[in-house]
Amino acid sequence: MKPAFPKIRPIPYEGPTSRNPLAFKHYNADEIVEGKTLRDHLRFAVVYWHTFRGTGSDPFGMGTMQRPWDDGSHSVANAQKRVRVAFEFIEKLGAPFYSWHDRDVAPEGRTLAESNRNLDAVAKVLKEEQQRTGIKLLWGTANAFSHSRYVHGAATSCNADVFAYAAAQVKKAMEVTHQLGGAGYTFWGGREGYQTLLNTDMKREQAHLAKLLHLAVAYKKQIGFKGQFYIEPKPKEPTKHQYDSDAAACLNFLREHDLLPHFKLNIETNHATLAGHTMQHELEVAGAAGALGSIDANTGDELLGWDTDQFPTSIYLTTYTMLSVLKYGGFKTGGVNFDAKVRRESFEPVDLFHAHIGAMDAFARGLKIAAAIRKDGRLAEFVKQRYASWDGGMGAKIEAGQVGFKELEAYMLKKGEVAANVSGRQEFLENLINEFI
Ligand code: XUL
Ligand code: CO
Repeated sequence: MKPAFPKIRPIPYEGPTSRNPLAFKHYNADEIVEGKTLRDHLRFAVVYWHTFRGTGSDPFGMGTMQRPWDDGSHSVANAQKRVRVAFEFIEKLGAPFYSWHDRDVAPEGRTLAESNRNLDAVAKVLKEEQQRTGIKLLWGTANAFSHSRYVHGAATSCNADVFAYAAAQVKKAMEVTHQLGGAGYTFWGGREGYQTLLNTDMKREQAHLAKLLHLAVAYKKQIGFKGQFYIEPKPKEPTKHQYDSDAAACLNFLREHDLLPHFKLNIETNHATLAGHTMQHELEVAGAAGALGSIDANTGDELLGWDTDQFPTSIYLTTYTMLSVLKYGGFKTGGVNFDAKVRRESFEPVDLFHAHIGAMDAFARGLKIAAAIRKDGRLAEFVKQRYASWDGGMGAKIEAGQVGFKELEAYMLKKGEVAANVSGRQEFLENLINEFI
């Protein structure tokens, strides 16, 4: 097969003074930060759906993307050819991972059996290309939201047959993920939510969602798949309210249904902002619960209220993200998965390179800045000192459960008033961060 990107050579690292748009300025994969290479810290992944299946269509117009290798058909042969192109791209980019939905890599057939056969035929080529290049699968997932059968949801559909179909689809996607040595498997709610409560039995729908996840946990054990399961929070779009609305809601759902030991969270930036949170907030909620698994890296647009899935280029965003990731011990099975799409107006193939190179550089910088802030130590020391009253005296007794209301009342009656409060110094801390950016 002729190369799809004949003019593009493997993207080199040229350092911060380079003006070559097809070179990394900050992502030097072998550079060591906090005892690990950038490659192993960041574990970059290219998503199949946006990068190789995105057409650029929007509610007002048709697709714009120029993808000369793609014949536009739904044939298996076209899907297989696309795999070779995808791996040429990922290899030239130098990303160690990729991720997919079943229906991005292989076309949906007329029956479930035909869809399964299509997926097997494409998975064979995915495996060949993984072996040829050493690129690995970060996670797989099932698209149980695009087809019209999922109009009322998948696991949460009012139609029990739809649950059965979704279960069969997840089963197959898990098997293929397992065959391809996937490091994880993701559940994103898709249409698991509601448009109106007037027609919705929310308790029953949530119980069904938990049921599907329990069945997946059981099947995982049966087939010996050791990859990590993730839940990906998102508050709305396509539904008005999605049950996995944010990290806290997901954790509560997992706890309520005895699923927490089996799942970690895959936190996506644009989903966080749709939920009215920052990415940092969502990472801290997940991290504090020991459930920070992976991230879908992208960004929204401050002036648009929907999931624009843009490539992340803000150094503040990547710095805060990597501060949280490092704080909670770094990625184990997860990584920085670019669930992001080039703009409709950026329709040439080379734009895919620009987008990924810029985002990888932004994350490399974020990682290095976060490591420098940690090495400096003033931020962590400030936070430690802020809570010093809990490290001894009455604070330590409260934390240790040694006192009740009576003792606390006696303590305060004797003392009369609290020790003086100290400024939170937000501006001082913001300035401190800026010293490193
Ligand atoms: C949708 C989204 C999905 C998941 C995988 O907003 O983020 O692409 O990441 O299903
Ligand atoms: Co995502």
